[in-house]
Amino acid sequence: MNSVDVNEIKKAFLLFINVESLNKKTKLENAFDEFESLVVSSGLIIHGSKCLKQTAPVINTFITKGNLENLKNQILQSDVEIIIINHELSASQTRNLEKFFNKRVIDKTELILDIFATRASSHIGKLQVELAQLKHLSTRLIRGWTHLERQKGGIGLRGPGETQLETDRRLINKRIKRLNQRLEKSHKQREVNRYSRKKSRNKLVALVGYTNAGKTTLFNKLTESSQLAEDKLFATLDSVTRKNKDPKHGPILFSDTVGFISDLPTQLVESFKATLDELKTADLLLHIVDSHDVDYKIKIKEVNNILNDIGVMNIPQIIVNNKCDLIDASKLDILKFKKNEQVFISAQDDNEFKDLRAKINNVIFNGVYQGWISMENNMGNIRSSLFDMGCVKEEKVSKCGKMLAKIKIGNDELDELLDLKGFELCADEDILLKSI
Ligand SMILES: Nc1nc2c(ncn2[C@@H]2O[C@H](COP(=O)(O)OP(=O)(O)OP(=O)(O)O)[C@@H](O)[C@H]2O)c(=O)[nH]1
Ligand SMILES: [Mg+2]
Repeated sequence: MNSVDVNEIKKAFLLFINVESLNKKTKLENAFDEFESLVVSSGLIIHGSKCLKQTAPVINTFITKGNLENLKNQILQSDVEIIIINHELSASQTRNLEKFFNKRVIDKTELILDIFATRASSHIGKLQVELAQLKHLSTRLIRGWTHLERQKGGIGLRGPGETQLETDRRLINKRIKRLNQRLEKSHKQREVNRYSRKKSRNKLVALVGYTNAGKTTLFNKLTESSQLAEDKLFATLDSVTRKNKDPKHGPILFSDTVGFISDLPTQLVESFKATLDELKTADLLLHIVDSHDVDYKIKIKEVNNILNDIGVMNIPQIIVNNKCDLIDASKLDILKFKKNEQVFISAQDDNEFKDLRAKINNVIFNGVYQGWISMENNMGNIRSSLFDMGCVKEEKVSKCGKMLAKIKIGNDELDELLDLKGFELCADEDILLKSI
C-alpha cells in the first residue's frame, strides 16, 4: 500500500457491521446515525456506506468472507481512500483488511482517538490525547504492525505525529513515561486550585452526560459564557469551570465536561481519568440527557456506567432532560408527571430555568436562606468570608453598633454560622428599628 498524506485522506467509506452477538443494546438506526456523526465530526467526507449483518465477528478479518466478497467490487471501483468500521479491531484484523482492500482501514477506537486529537486545545487535553494514542499504538507495535512506517501520519494517527510511528517500543514507552510525569505535575496544580475552592466554600456543580446532549449550551446559559457548543460529537474536550451568574443561586461554580459515548476507548478513559477525577470533588452532578433521542434510556445507563467506573455515583445527581422543544407537548406533560423529581428544559431557549435552579439549591444548600443577620462587631473575619462567597446583598449598622447584613446563603452553611456566638438571624421588621 502506498503511503498517504494526512491532507489527502478525505473520502471515506463507512462499513457498519451489525454483529448480532455484539449490537444488542442500541437501536440499529440510531447506532448507524451515531457512527455517521462520528465520521463527519472527524472531518472526513462520506463517499459511501454499507450496513452488513453477521452473527459474530471472524477472528482474522472481523468481517465474514461472504461479506468481504460482496463488498470487494463496490469498494475497489469507488474512489474512497479510507474505510471506517464501527467496531474495535485487533491489529491483525486491521492489517488483514488493509491487505484485502488495499486501502487504509480505521476502527472505531482510532476514529474517536483522532477526533480527540483534533479537538484537544488545552495543554492537559493534548497530553492526555497523546498518551491515549501512544498507548494504543504500543499495543499495535507489540503485535508487530511492521507496515506502520509506510503509513506516516493520516487519520487515526494524528497527534503524536510521524516521528512516533518511526520509533520503536522503547522510545514510545519513554515518551509515555514522560507524558505521565507531565500530567501528574499539571494535576498537582489542579489539586491546589481545588483546595482554594474548598477554602472559599464555593460549591461545585458538574454537568455530565452523553456527547451532544447539550451540556455546553446549558453551561453557557448558567454562567453567561460562550464556550463552543456544536452539533458535533465531542465538541467539548477540556473541562471548564466558571462562576454562576444568577443572583438566585448561592456561591456555585459550574463545570462543563467531556461528553461520553458507548464503547469509549479504554485508553481514552484511562488517560482522561485524572481530569474526570475532578468530578469526585463535585457536590452535585447535573446529568444532561437529550430527551428527544430514542435511545436516551440506554445512554443514561451508559453514562452512569462510566460515572460508576470513575467512582462518582455516590454524588447526588439531578437528571436534566434537555431539548424538550423537540418533544411533542402532550408526551412532555406525561413525562413531567411521571418523573417529577427530574428537570425538563430546553437549554437553547431563553428562560430562567427556575425549576432547575430551585432543585440545585435544594440539593446542595438544603434550600437557601435569604434575609437579615446580625453579627457582633468583632466578627470581621466572618463578614469578609461572607463577602468572598458573594453572599452579602446589603449592609447596615445597628443602633448598638452590631453589623447587620442581608445575605443569601445555603441553609446548611447558615446552620454552621448560627453555631457561632454573636451570629443571629434578624426579622426584616427588626432592621428598621435596630439600624441607624
Ligand atoms: N433543539 C435543541 N437543540 C439543542 C438544545 N440544547 C442544545 N442543542 C443543540 O445540540 C447540539 C449539541 O449541543 P452542545 O451544547 O454542544 O452539547 P454537548 O453535550 O456539550 O456536546 P459535547 O461537548 O460534544 O459532549 C448543538 O447543536 C446545540 O445547539 C435544546 O434545548 N434544543
Ligand atoms: Mg460540550
